[in-house]
Parts: sequence; structure tokens; C-alpha cells
Amino acid sequence: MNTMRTRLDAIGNKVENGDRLSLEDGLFLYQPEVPLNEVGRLANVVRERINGNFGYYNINTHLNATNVCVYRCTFCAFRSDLRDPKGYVMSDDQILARGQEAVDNGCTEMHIVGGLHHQKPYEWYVNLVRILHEAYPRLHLKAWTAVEINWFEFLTKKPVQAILEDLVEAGLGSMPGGGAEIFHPEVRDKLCEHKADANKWLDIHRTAHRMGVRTNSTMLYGHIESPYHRIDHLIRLRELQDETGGFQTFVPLAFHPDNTGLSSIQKPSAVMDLRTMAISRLMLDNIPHIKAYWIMLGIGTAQAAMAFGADDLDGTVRHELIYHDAGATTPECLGVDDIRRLIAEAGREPIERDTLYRRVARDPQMPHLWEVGESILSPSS
Ligand code: V47
Repeated sequence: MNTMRTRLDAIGNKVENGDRLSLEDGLFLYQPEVPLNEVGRLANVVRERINGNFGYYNINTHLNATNVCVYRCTFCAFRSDLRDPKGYVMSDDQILARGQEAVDNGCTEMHIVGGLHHQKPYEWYVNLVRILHEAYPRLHLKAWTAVEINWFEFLTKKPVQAILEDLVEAGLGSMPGGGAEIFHPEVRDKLCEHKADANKWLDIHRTAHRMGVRTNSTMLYGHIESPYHRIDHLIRLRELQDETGGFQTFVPLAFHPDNTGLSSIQKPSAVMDLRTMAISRLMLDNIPHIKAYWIMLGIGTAQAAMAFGADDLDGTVRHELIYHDAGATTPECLGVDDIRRLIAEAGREPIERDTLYRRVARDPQMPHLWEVGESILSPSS
């Protein structure tokens, strides 16, 4: 007990002094004997140092234009085979209708990811961004993960930078953080053997950051990985962030087992969710924001996460499929009043942000009209 107290106090001193935590510190904090409230208290110190008392959210929607995918990731319930009746591909008109719906609902962001369709050419993916951007130029398109960019490399044989240049020219605003899963090959090879490996994923984000394209980062936890694999993952992200400063946020993604190839695994408990949130905040001392993605955590745990290192609930979210196909029981969408209430009840000041973490101001009489205000204070902005 005393040894544990001494170790925890030493980590507490590091946190108070702004010193970096080591791999061993991270592993120590994952031990169930280390009280969750102590880990949360330390994470809160970092959270408040970086983001004060603000609790961010945005008004956004999701677009998954196809679920047909060449890959067979064991954790995925969303994907479909080419000839499976479950498979779909949206038409340009359906995609544009989603853009119109987003704008009518005051969305500032569309989060666009999907399957890697066996028969769709590179131009289909670029064109999707282009038609949406031309029709709705103020809607920020956070589109295509590093895994999709890697697929475009395969399709075109072009370098990553040239692909990102095409996409930015078409209207891409930033990249989501999906596809990171767990970087360590002991786990990655079992989850998604043929997909972009850790170095590829990181290198694509490195290229994006060098071009001034901001990106997000994620970690899929609660399946076959150990605490070591999680801390290793966080350290790899931290190292890239030291180099580029281009990550805006980190999103720990709790595994949902239903309808997946790993359906015998129990989904992570709320305690594991909160511990992972807090340890992520502590390890990733250089990434400005930590997102409690309410869709996958559940509303209650996401709200509690605001005291365990998280500063952002993500968005109102419409049309989310990836988690709901895997058994998420959260609603399909939250109203702005609901999300603001959740943040306020957690004792934080609700702030609407855009994708690039700038404050959004709205006309209360006409809430679909909005302006971007000043940048929200963060270490790398
Ligand atoms: O890469 C897939 C994960 C990710 C399951 O950038 C699953 O702001 C749990 O990346 N159980 C896509 N997770 C979602 C994503 C994301 C979400 C919200 C915000 C942002 C952002 C990014 O979802 C995939 C994979 O890691 N995933 N299936 C599942 N059954």
C-alpha cells in the first residue's frame, strides 16, 4: 500500500510540475488497485490547465456513403461484402441531400468515412468531397481516415501528399482520427491484418500536418489488447505530436462487440472507460483536446468523463452507423439544449466550437445562422 502511495505521489508531483509521464507511469495507473478517483483527479489537473472550465461540443452530422469494404476488420459490424444485401452505396443526390439537411440543421461539420469499395475509383471519393463543398462551402468536411488515404495510394499509385493536395483542392477541411485501432503489431495483426500499419497511419498524419491539414487521433480499446498496448499506442501518438503539433484531439473509442467477429468479448466497463480517458489525458500532454464521444461511451459516462480529463463531447451527431451497427444503445442524435445541459450539469461552461476548435456564435432567433469567432486557447493553436 505504502509503495503504491509513494509511486502515486511521485506521479502526482510530475503532473503538478508539468513533467512528462513515462510508459511505466502509464502502466502503473492502469492497475485496478490504483484508485480511479486519484487518476481522475490528476487528469483533471491537466484538463483544467489546458482547457480551463470549458466543455466543448459541435453541431455535426455523419456521412457513411458506402459500407462495402475490401477489408474484414474483426471489430467492425458496419462493413459489408460487395454482394451482401446489406451493402449500400449512396448516390450523389442522396449525398447532396445529406449536405442540405446538415445546413438546414445548422451543422458546421460533416464527418465523412466509409468502406473501401471494391469497385469505386479514387475519383468517386474526391468527387464526393467536391460536390458537397461546391454546394455547401461553409460546411467543414472532416473526411477520410489515414486508412482510406492509404487505399487511395493503392488505387492511384500517387504519393500521399499529392492525394491530400487533390482532396484539399476539392474541399477537404481536416481528417478524422479513425483507423488507428491499436498500433502494436501483436494486436493490429489480429484485428486488421491487411490494413495500413502503425507507421503508415502515422506517416499519413505526419504528411497532413506538414501540409497544414489538422487531424484527429483515436485508439480502439477494450478488446484483445493489454494496458501495455494502450500505453504504447499513446506514446506513439505523443511522439508524432512532438514532431508536428498537428493533432487537435484524441478520442478513446470503447469497443462495442455486437455483430462483430469479437462478439464473445464483454464491452469495457464505465470504470475502464473513465480510467482510459484519464490516462489518455495524462499521457498525451501535448494534444490539446480529449474527446468523450458520447455515442460510444453512453451519455452518462461521457458526462462523467468531463471530470476525468475530457473537455469535449463531440457533437449533436446525426446518422451515426458504425457504433449503432455494433450495438450502441445511445440515441441517434442529441439536441443542442441536451448537450449543453449535460456539460453544464458536469460543472463546465458549454462552448460551441467548429471542427478547428474556434468558437461559434449563433443568432438565438435564427440558430441555423452562425459565425466563427476567436480561436479557443490551446497549447498548439
Ligand atoms: O476506426 C469500428 C472504430 C472508428 C467499432 O476524428 C469501433 O473526431 C468500437 O474514428 N466498436 C471510426 N469502435 C470512428 C472514429 C471517430 C469517431 C468520432 C470522432 C472521430 C474524430 C473519429 O470506430 C474506427 C474504429 O476504430 N470502430 N467498429 C466497434 N465495433
